Amino acid sequence: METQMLPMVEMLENRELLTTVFFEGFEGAFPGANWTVTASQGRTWEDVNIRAHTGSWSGYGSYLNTTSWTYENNMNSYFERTVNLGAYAGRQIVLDFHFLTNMEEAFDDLQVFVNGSSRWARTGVHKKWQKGFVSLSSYAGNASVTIRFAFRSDDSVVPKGIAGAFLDDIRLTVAPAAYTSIYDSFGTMVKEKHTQTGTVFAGMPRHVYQFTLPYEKKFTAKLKMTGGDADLYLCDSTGAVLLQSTWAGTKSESISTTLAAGTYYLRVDRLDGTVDYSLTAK
Ligand SMILES: [Ca+2]
Ligand SMILES: [Ca+2]
Ligand SMILES: [Ca+2]
Repeated sequence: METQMLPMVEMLENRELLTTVFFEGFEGAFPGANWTVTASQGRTWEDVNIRAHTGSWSGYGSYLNTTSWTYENNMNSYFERTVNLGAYAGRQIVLDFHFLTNMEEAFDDLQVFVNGSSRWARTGVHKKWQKGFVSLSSYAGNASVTIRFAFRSDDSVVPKGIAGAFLDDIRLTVAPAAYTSIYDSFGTMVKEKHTQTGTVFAGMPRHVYQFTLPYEKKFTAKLKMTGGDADLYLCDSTGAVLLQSTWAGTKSESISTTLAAGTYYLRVDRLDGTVDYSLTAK
């Protein structure tokens, strides 16, 4: 029996082609050297371990002491930091974070300000951790960008129970310069199954994954999603679409075919919503 030589295989590295400008998970010292915190009505943003999206700690916007988990009227407590985005002209830049709130609907809020302008706001009750996004692409190339998270209340009504706003896993990332051509790579695919999770939204509507097949092979890709509608495209080495799966809504997309040896791309395109997806290919 002849022994078949297998080609050299580049194992999948979970290559993060995004540049992380900063990450705050509240697991270390807070505010530390990078954040400036401004208290209000005797309460302030502080790291606390009664809620966490990951790890044990999150940021709480109306901290007084470890027995008081509520807020005062007329608050505007915030924390902020200034980053230099001068090196990233023309790039896609995204601020994402997780939040949890119990605030008076319509009158008290959690906001993100960028260089003094409100870029994101939520009010009311969000009992489960949710992901927030702000595109900072319009600040790409700007050497001084101040990002502020603010908890604010009006002059009456505080909800019962643990009240206020929590934040965790704040991340500022810059997409690769050519993110529309390659977002990440699955490397050379032989038998292993690759799974990649991500989020496409208005500020970053397309993720493209490159992969290479060393020989002709049956290929399947599946895209599962929540939060909105995204579609899945299989493209050849020139970017031309070979196959597509474009169901409406959050219905999963799938593509199955036989492909010749070569380089291909899988494209996840957002149609609407903020779409958390899981892409599996084998
Ligand atoms: Ca945390
Ligand atoms: Ca209020
Ligand atoms: Ca779809």
